Amino acid sequence: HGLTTALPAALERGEFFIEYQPLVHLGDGSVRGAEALVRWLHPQHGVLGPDRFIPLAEHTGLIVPLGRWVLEQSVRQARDWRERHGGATTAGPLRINVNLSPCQLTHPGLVQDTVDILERTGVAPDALCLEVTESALIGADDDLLKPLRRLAELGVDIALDDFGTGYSNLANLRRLPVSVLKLDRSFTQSMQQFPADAVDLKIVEGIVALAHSLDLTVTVEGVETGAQAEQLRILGCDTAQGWYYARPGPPERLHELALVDA
Ligand code: G
Ligand code: G
Ligand code: MN
Ligand code: NA
Repeated sequence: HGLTTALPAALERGEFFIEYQPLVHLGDGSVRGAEALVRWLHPQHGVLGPDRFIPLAEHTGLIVPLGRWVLEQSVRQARDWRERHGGATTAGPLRINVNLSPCQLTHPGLVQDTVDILERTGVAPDALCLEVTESALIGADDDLLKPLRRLAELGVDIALDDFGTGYSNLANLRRLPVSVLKLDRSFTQSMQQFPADAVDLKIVEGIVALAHSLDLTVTVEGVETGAQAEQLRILGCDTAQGWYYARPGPPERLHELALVDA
């Protein structure tokens, strides 16, 4: 496959870039941080989304150096936002969410690489949230959870991404070193109609109650309308992400959005 063989050179040539999508507090609408989403500016094909090349990078192992690059860029960006804002935002310093592939979880360098990046950049661990999909942690044994536990002990937040799409036992959550649940976009989509589907309302209500009883924060994804945001706020969700607030964009965009509510 042409794209697969082009990946290593693309990383060396700096063809990857990152867009940031804001994470907004549902209670007061303030920007609290952003999720880093990688893109590839391919010389022939133009901008390619992660679904086009992340699976290829996972297959060849390039995801490890690529993921390290994404992490370092994102943490540097977080430092830049923090420096430029100082304590200017009412919501406190902006935080950064970075996605981890399952292969990065099993790579022995994960903890050290992360610690090195945080130390090099001087960014506090609690500014960073690593997103791991629910499916990556289903049936996870202790060996897989150990690096995540270590990172959580150091103060890095771990989020369970796409939550609700896997089949994990809710009681299993207690065992995982996660502090954030990211509710899958499908729940938000079922809030489209008003009144929203009664069963889905109950499910979200139940997930939020359980999450809060375990001291987890709930983030909702894919919010496209004000009505959805309002419904999810009433259901007790904490943070939201979606086109209603902003599409993924360049870092300056987040800077402007955060300043607006400062
Ligand atoms: O917005 P977008 O189409 O870019 O995101 C599609 C998917 O790609 C998301 O599910 C996200 O988790 C994944 N993704 C985006 N950036 C990264 C990254 O840096 N590393 C990994 N492993 N996945 C990413
Ligand atoms: O890591 P994750 O799969 O959650 O990445 C978020 C994905 O969802 C990205 O592909 C991003 O572009 C996409 N996305 C972000 N906001 C919205 C939204 O409001 N609606 C839809 N349909 N997709 C969104
Ligand atoms: Mn994600
Ligand atoms: Na997600």
